Amino acid sequence: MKKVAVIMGSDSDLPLVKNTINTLKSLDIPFEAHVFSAHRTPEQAMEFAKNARENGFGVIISAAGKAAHLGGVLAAHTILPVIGIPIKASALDGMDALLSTVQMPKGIPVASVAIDGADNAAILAAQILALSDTELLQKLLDMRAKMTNDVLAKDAELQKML
Ligand code: RP5
Repeated sequence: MKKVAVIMGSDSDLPLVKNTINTLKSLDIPFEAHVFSAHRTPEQAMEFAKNARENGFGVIISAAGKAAHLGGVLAAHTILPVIGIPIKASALDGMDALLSTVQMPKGIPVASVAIDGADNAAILAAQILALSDTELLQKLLDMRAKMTNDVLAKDAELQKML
């Protein structure tokens, strides 16, 4: 299976990004996680993205707050799909990161999950990899079925309480 790259702009993003990592682990998806900043380590971010496909990655997840240019910079240097996680890290409550992540010019897309949507970034990456991996597809279907059953169980509890 291809690996997922989880790139965060700062180690201060890690508490949130741990949710991405844990979801990838729960699905047995191989991954690497790195701290590379579009602004503080632009050369390293670029080099990673340039080599990501030949290094066995299938998707890149980019987590960044404030002026979140990391997803765009990575996307500019790879043909792999890039999923951005806009992080709530400033007085603007993540709106700055959301707009910086999604407002990409035509030709260089970055897909974005919600502000702080760390789990969904992993699930979306898994859905992309599952296009060519039936074992992973089944894990995602099982996850959906569990989600459905959990909600139905809560509804049943509610009916008992009323
Ligand atoms: C962004 O600025 C990072 O992704 C982080 O969310 C935010 C703050 O970074 P630090 O100043 O905590 O390193 O580049």
